[in-house]
Amino acid sequence: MTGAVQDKATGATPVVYGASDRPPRGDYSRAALDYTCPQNYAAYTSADHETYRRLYERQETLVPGHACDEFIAALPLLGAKDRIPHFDEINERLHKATGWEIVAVPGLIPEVPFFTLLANRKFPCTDWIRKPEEFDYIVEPDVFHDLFGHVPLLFNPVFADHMQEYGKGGLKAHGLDSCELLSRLYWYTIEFGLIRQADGLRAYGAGILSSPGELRHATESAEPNRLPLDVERVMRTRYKIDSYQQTYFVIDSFQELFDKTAPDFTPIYERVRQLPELAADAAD
Ligand code: HBI
Ligand code: FE
Repeated sequence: MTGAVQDKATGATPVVYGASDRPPRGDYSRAALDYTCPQNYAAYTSADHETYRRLYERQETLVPGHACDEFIAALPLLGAKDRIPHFDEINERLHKATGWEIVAVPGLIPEVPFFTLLANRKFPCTDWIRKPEEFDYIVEPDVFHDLFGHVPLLFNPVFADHMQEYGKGGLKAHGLDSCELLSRLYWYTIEFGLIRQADGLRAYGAGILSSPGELRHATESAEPNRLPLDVERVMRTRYKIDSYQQTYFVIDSFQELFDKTAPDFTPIYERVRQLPELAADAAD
């Protein structure tokens, strides 16, 4: 993480993860000290709403047969499909369902405020949307990735509890200097996780669910490795942010995800640090 310029008004600092030549595009001067900001609804143009509508329409046709049942059941609860939804509308339903709420942020935020929000059952959603020329691929999360990819499963009670535990675990990992190891777990589960269901292999990771190409690659292609979820194996595995994943980890239920990530990771971090790292495409 490289914090660039500190904004004088709020103290909030823009963040970039991984290597990038571009500065983060969000306007961090809008953010409070906890990095949240009001959803800047008035700033959306009709072209922005149209981009959201087209992204939603394309992705909605792909989810049957590729997304997990819990995601498909909850997707309509996002509300409006033909424009960017108001976060407040979603929150009325989400808060009743699992006690979670979504809060707007200007983009990627540093780990400690990110984990603090999750630990308090608040999910940070980027409020701006990609430009039409980035329709198929965007490096940073935008409002479509955050809403469509992450929010439906926050309506599922087991997954919702898991996300809060992840936030608490992140704050602990920060104290143990182990955020990088925990980030791999986030990457291979919450962003790129697969689940085996009665009808076959399905996606629950937000990075897959919000990507038209990766939905098919992850669930159907013969190319990638698919391994049973093993926390130590995941923490040893590097990941790529600029291509489809070469390895996916598979669970049989959200309860399995919750149970396998419940133990205290302190001794696991110690052990993993003694072991060699594995490449993103390592097969076993
Ligand atoms: N900030 N807005 C936002 N969204 C993320 O997914 C996110 C973040 N900051 C940190 C972060 N993810 C990573 O550190 C995860 O590995 C936890
Ligand atoms: Fe994400």
